[in-house]
Amino acid sequence: MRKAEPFKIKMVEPINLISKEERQAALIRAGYNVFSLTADEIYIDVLTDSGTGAMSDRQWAGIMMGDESYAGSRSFFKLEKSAQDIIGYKYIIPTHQGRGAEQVFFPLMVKKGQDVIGNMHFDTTMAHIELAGGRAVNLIHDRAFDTQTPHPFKGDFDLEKLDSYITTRGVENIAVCIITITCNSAGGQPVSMENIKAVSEICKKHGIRVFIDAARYAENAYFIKQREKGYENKSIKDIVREMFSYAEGFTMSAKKDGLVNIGGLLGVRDDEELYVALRSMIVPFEGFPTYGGLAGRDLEALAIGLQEGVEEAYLEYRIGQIEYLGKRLMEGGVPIQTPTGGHAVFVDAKKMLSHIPYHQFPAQVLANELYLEGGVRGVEIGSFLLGRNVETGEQLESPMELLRLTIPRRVYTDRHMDYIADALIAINQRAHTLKGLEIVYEPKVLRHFTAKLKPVE
Ligand code: PM9
Repeated sequence: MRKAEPFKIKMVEPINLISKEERQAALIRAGYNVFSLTADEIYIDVLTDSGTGAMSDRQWAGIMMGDESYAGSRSFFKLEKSAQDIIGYKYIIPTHQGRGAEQVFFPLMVKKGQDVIGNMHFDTTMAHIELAGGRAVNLIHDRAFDTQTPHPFKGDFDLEKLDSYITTRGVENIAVCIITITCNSAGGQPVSMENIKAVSEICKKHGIRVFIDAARYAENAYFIKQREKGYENKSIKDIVREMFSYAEGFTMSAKKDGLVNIGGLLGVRDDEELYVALRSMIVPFEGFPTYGGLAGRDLEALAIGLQEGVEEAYLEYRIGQIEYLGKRLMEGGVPIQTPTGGHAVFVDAKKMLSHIPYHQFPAQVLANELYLEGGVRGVEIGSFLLGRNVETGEQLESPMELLRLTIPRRVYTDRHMDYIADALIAINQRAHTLKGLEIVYEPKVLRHFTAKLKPVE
């Protein structure tokens, strides 16, 4: 039997559903881009699980204990100890969020023209690789693109592709390898321990350094415990330590599994030279290395959040809620990435709106329709997010057109999940009537955050 949430609700925040006419007007004003809607225009917000979670009473108590010393904050040492305990690395540097770690890490690792290989890079990671003069290359197994055929580890690298890519491209043209756990862009899909280990061995053989994009490392560990032979009786902490033992360092957005509203980390296993290089670049970009762009109270909340994020009862609730929403949608005939991932349900808009071509952004159309239908804000992960070829300016075609329903941690109940499912099931009945979109304004980098669109004639 599925257990209830492992917490009681101590404080509530009201939400309100505005009328359909108001939602229609809001969407036009927002340029058909749900990023430009305001919080008051949203009923249920599943845009992201990043920094949108609820902190525990222990974390809020920790906020009061935060030490705001500019240098050598007590809260930093608590955070360092907590992260070392979970991850097993010697060197820990706080950053203001994941991309704060990325902006320091990639310019140090990438030479102009080099590739950064990975299973599937997240968009901010890709942006920082490109800003550093590199090229982001995805070597995920093709089964990730077949949403309808389940596989326990759809975030895995294709090991043959990895080995042959390194050989063909040449080691000197590859900066580093990044393993993103869980693989957000493929549907929050986990990477198996076997695959992490094999990637590390292949890269070691070629002399390529391996790092982890650790935004959802705890969810990945939970999936390994549930799905991979030999790990069923291991603790989440043991699994986490083993995952990180196959890499040299990590960047982390702590706004996800770190259970805080703001924060990030850079970690180095034992390479002092690399640590010193990263630390010296932290100063101009993020601040003194014992606060890294965060307030002392944020460091304190993160020290506690990291520990809560690996508790098994919490992870069971967390993954169980995503599974529940996925099950409701599948029962209602809505095609989704299967099995469901760790932080979100990904609706297959390419399947649901097969009459809308990639350059008219089917998943963005679905995001807008879901907002109109029920005031629910999801997010497009497809060709609109992917953007253009940097050299030719041509619109790239994403292998998947997904609408991500990203569930904040410890915020919504199953009743909210039912409401989202009912809205999407209703849209599915009239999916064939929906029309595509075209862009009327777009910035050069990370366009999907601020671009404006309009329905095609
Ligand atoms: N991910 C997400 O919603 C937040 C930004 S887009 C609305 O999924 C990975 C795997 C991420 C990620 C952010 C970052 C960047 C790096 N890697 O947002 O800078 O999923 O803390 O982290 C978002 P920050």
